[in-house]
Amino acid sequence: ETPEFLAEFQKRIDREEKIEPNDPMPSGYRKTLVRQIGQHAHSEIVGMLPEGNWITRAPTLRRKIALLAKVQDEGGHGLYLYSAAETLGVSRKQMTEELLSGKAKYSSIFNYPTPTWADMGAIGWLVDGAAIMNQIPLCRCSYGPYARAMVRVCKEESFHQRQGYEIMISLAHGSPEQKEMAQDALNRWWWPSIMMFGPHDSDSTNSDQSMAWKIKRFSNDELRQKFIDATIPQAEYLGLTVPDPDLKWNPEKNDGKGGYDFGAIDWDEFWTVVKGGGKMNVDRITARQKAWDDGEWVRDAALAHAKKQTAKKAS
Ligand code: FAQ
Repeated sequence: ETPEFLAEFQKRIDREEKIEPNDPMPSGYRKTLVRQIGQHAHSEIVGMLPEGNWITRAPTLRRKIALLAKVQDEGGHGLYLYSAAETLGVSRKQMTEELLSGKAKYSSIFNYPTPTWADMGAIGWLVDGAAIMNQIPLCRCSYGPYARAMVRVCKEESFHQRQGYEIMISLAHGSPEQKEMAQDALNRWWWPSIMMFGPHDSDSTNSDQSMAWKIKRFSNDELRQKFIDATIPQAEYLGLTVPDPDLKWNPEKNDGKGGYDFGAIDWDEFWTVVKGGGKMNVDRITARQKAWDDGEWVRDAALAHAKKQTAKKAS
């Protein structure tokens, strides 16, 4: 890759041109996208598990319908994203094997357990809320197939967030026991949601290059701050307490527009979870391994069918 080639490519990025699958691109650009889109796809698929846990136990038929639709959407998001990554020359099989071997990451957030129904509220409100904050700018990502996939994904995430917040409203404005459940879920999901945005910018190894290539449009810390500023008034409306004693309005923040100061993030916990030591890491990968093994005959049958159809057409 000559310096001229890299400079020409950067000019295309700077002109806000979309990069398409067959366009020449630096190997690092391709590699970064395969890594990020692959990780994102795995997160959607593994992300079906914590909520899938509650589909059979949703408290009403209406709640069950909404949760079922949400979890199905997540499966759909995973499929779009695997397809977007496949346009870069990597196969779904390869990506899945990397997930199962631990080589590819998925979001830390899905390694926390979901012991109560209020967790369905907190996940929709906070986890999908954080996902939207991160994914809206990805609709303007320089890689065309990823950017276009994100448009539909974000519309669906918005329904997911409302679905969760509405559960939180019912619980938080319900009986004292229900309110307590909602508070307990907020206590457990707040910090992991804040961690979803990734390490501080100073420790984010990929950010500078990804920002220059306009894969990322905002840094991890910028998005985290936006999320916190948007979410605190929602917690106040619920009448719940965000579990951060250092949370404080700071009128000087965000170039004088104001924003919240917040407490120190437990990065030891974050890296422990990312490296496989969270409460649910083993369960999650075991479940994905079982699904992959159980689905082998379906993949084989689909391939055999496709081969037969091709042979029929050729004869
Ligand atoms: N968990 O240099 P950076 C959803 C890794 S939303 C695990 O800052 P980057 C919807 C990172 O990979 C969740 N690992 O990395 C849903 C890197 O390691 P590597 C998924 C993390 O890529 C809701 C290292 O740390 N969303 O699924 C995490 O520039 C509800 C250094 O970090 C996306 O994937 C983490 N939280 O920025 C589904 C969005 N954070 O790869 C079901 C697309 C960082 O060099 C229910 N991804 N790491 O070995 C992104 O925007 C970026 O990849 C970031 C990380 C912002 C996540």
